[in-house]
Amino acid sequence: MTKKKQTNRDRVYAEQNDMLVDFVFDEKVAHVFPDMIRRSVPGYDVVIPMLGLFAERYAKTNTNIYDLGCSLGAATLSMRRRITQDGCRIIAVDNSESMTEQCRVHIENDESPTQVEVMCEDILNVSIKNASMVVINFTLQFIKPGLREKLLQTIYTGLIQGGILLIADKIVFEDKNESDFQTDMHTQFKRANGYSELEIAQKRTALENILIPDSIKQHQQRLSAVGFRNINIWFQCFNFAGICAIKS
Ligand code: GEK
Repeated sequence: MTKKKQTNRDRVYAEQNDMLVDFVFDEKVAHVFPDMIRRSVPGYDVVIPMLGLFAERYAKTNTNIYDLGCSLGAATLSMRRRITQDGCRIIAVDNSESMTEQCRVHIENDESPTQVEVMCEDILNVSIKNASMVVINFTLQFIKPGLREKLLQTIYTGLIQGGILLIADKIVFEDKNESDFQTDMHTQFKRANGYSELEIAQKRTALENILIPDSIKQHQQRLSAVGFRNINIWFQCFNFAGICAIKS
């Protein structure tokens, strides 16, 4: 019988806290992160394996693949397990030491042959070179809005012709009815996954200033402004979406 891997239950916002501070990706969060992200982000469990499929299709021999905002390495591992092309190197970047420390352990415990380098660094400072694939999975939303276009420009420049950028993010809607509907269903998703009203409310407050979502239109306009021409929505579940853009 195969043993199921135990994950630590997220209780970060379970107790009433009258001194709520902005959300940080610290040790407490890293410790429960797989449980937290699965129970909070609808579709996360679909997006991760699909990144492996994208890698199988788009990773090119002797190129780099970047995972920007890698957390514990879920996207990196999914891609690594499907890459059969020779000479690929995955560069996984996160600016939280608690995340990168554990990410390194997960990578070491995996035996797939593609090389992985884990960097504890701000993704705004990383130079992107010879990239056939760049993944920024639920992380662009944490970058200051005024700096997002410059980051995408750096990614565009660092991609080879035919290279692919995959962004997944929380999204907002211009239409109020649609926005209310999708937000309500996201809240329902969190309730169904065992979060209390208190946990939902406290986390919302903690994220208010640091997770700033864009609309699909803002994503599309910014991607075309930096040069991408082939931009597609490949996934959506409530107020979370996956967008891919190819450098052609
Ligand atoms: C996954 N991609 O499992 N530079 C580097 N890292 C950053 C920065 C920055 N400026 N800002 C935030 N982060 C992962 C999930 S989680 C999404 C990504 C979430 C990092 C931060 O430390 C955290 O690990 C990650 O981005 C966001 O597929 O928690 O909703």
